[in-house]
Amino acid sequence: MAANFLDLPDKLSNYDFAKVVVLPIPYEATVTYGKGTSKGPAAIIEASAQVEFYDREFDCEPVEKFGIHTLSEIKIPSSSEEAARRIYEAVNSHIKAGKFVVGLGGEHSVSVGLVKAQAESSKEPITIVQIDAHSDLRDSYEESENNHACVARRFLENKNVEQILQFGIRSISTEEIKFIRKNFKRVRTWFAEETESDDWKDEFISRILGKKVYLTIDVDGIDPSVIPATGTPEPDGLSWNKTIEIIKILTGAANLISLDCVELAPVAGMHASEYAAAKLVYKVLAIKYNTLTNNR
Ligand SMILES: [Mn+2]
Repeated sequence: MAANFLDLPDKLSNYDFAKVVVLPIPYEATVTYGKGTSKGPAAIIEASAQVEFYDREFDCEPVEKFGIHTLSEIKIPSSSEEAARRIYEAVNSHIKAGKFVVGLGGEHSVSVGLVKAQAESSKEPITIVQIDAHSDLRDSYEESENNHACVARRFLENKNVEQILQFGIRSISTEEIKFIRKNFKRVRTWFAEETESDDWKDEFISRILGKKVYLTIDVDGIDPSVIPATGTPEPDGLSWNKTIEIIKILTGAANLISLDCVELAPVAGMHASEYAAAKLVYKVLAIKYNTLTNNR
């Protein structure tokens, strides 16, 4: 069993040293198709023990620069309002302590409390960057506003969320398309095939330049050949390298303040997905802290 994310020794994982905290949130209440996201955080942490500390691109062990402390998982009650409140409160205490919070879901609804805490604690407006196969812009779904298909709408209810920028979207409803067209200032959606050329980059950079950005990664945004273990898979997602490219542009232009990785639903005997998710989380952190070291 991995003792913590990356199975780090105490000197790199104790709370005082670590700049990063990983918060496991095994919440699953409203998933609509395949089940199993409640087992996501534990599977990602277990798989993370197989990720090499050494990063070839940066020619170092990036984790030595920042350290990662893994928190105890949040015990989730059955009511979704209570769940959101507990997530919000848990995150707030770590924001106050100056930690960079990484939320591990769980279904995508966990991001609502995570985003609320970041938005309210920031003096400036924040931008959400969402990697996802689905735009999650329905106002309600299956008679619930807390459904995982509605999270982006809930993000927009925070006054301090300036805009949502979406990547990898390839499954969308008529209601959501209408909403995007009407709210083009606050919502910009790049459909999966639109990231194949370089046309998205200039607008993306101009929308985030110098801003605070929260990154939410629904693993179904990435191609199912990389991460098949998710409840609502869609063909033709972002490649591994495209995902990394988006994140590099993000951290080069903006200040990444927090991230989450959600909707992993592990399949017994098939570890590729949770390993890819763990490696992606570590890569995002490596990119963020390398950027800080070199450029700021
Ligand atoms: Mn999704």
